[in-house]
Amino acid sequence: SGPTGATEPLVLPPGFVWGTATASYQIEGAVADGGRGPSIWDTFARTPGAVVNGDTGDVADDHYHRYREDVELLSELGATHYRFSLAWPRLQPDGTGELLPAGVDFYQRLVDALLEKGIEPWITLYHWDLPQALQDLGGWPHRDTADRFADYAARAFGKLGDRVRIWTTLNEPWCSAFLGYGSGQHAPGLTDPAAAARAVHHLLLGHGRAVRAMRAAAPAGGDHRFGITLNLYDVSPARADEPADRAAATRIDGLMNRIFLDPVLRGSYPTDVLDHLRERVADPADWIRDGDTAEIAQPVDALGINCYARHVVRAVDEPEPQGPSPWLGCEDIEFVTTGRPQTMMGWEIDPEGIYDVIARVHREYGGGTGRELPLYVTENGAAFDDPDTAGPDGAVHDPERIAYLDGYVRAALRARAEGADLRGYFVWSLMDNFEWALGYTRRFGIVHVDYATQRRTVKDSGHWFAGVARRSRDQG
Ligand code: GBH
Repeated sequence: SGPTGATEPLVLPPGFVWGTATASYQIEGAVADGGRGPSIWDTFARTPGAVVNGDTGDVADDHYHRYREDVELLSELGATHYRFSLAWPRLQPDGTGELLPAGVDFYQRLVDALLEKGIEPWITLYHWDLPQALQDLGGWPHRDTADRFADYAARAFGKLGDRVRIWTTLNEPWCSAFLGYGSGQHAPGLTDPAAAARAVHHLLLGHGRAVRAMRAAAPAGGDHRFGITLNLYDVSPARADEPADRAAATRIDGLMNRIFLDPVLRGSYPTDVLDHLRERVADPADWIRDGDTAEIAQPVDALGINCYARHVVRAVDEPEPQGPSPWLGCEDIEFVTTGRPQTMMGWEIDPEGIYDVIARVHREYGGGTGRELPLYVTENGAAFDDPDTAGPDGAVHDPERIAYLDGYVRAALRARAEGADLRGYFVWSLMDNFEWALGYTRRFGIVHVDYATQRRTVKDSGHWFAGVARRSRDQG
């Protein structure tokens, strides 16, 4: 019997992508090596009070120096793919111009090491470490950043496109826009609702222009794939029979999911979201120009879905004034819990949430609409109370994480069995790392990192991951 009480051990469909994910600022360290410029996260992490314990990514997992060992671990885990991000300021310290040779060299060595082990690299161009120099010029609320991003993407593709097939532009633009410029919980730590709304648009415009530029540069017949990763959660009303709760769920769904899905996959923003922004934030006509949505809607070959939980919301009768929030103009909505067990992030464990998201995206934006849209879970995972050092038996026992992952993978595969074109799953994360504003206080890895020594230990969940890989290979 499996950890969730399921009777059959988990076996993946033939050819299913089985990977792990990381992000540059969360693992690399070496923030000044090779001429890397500062990113907004270097600046933010140094702002008193911004990150728990004053933690920074200065050293993180020292992956920049230890990447060979980490690729070796990936190989032991049986990962077919590895999703990682390029640090933009390691390639363009000021966000513009020629790429730095040391940065290019690092990523070429990493990619070559992966390929040598038969692991396919999956690149994310932007996982939140904007060059500080571009923030000084206005950052994502400023339209020029979209052009800078497309230029960076084209240049990076020029150096790595010969050996990397799969390229995604942004990771979770919701976080970049709404946590970075709305609630201020993420870099650059601003709390300006109109700036957050503008940032959404320029992130999307940057995505479209980057895809267009890379596709134009890709050799014909080269089999390159271009896409984007969105954080998508199912949103439902606390009281299904209460119209005000249903309206609240529609609004949150608009501001989290449809505000990105619709422009990328349908070529237009949802009207209800534009109306909401106009009434409560700022008039989108001030920053959306003719032709922009067509540029955003470049054809994509893959949609990455990051999903950890679900949102349940209810309408508040007498809203009280709130501090800065990522949910622009939603003082009259509150998020509720349903009483399920939680991870250390306070997220309720409910695998049906990932099933609902995949099934919905398939139905409303993918195969269900007659288009071809391969879906990938590009992140799913959980923080639990792992120890700071491995136990005397040399192991790290994390049964809750195994149960979590096993449950979510099965739920995702059920969406596939029912017709969704789901082609792969990446666990967040390969190893414990810098968890943004929560610093090193949350561990998501299937490999444990002892930060005092940089020693890596495969957790029980890592052995579970490897077991699934092995069984699937043997039976596939
Ligand atoms: C994803 O973010 C990210 O892609 C990944 O980098 C991250 O490590 C992972 O999930 C786990 O969180 O910083 O105070 O807002 C999901 C969004 C961003 C939500 C970090 C939780 C921590 C609280 N997460 N956030 S805060």
